[in-house]
Amino acid sequence: MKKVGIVMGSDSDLPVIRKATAILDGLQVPYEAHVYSAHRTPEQAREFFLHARENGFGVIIAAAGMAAHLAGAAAAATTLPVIGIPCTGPVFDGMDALLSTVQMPSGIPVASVGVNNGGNAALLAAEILAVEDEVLAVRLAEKRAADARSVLEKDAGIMGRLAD
Ligand code: RP5
Repeated sequence: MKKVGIVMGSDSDLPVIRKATAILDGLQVPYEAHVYSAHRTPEQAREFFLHARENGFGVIIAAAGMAAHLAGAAAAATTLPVIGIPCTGPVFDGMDALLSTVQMPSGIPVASVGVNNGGNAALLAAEILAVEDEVLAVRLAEKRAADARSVLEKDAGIMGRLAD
């Protein structure tokens, strides 16, 4: 199976990345994570993205906050699919990173998930890899069914919780 390349702009983004790696671990999807910044270490970031395909990656997840150019910088350097995770910063509640990630100019796409939504980034990455991997597709379907069961269990108990 191809690997997911995970890049975060700072180790302060780690709580968001942990949500992604928890999902990937559960689905037994291999990944490799790095801290590379589009601003602070642009050469190292670009080098990683330029060689990602030949190094066995099938999809990139790029998480960054504030003026979040990391996902765009990744997409500029590879034709692998790039999933951006906008992360909250000290001001604007992540709106700055959301717009920086999602508003890519035509020709260089980034698939942005919601602010801090590392879990959805991981699921989308797995779904991309599962296009060519039946075993992973089954694991994804099983996870979705398990998640649905958990919601139905909450439904079954909600009247009792309201009565507490
Ligand atoms: C971005 O700036 C990082 O992705 C992080 O979300 C934000 C702040 O970085 P630190 O100052 O916490 O290192 O590049």
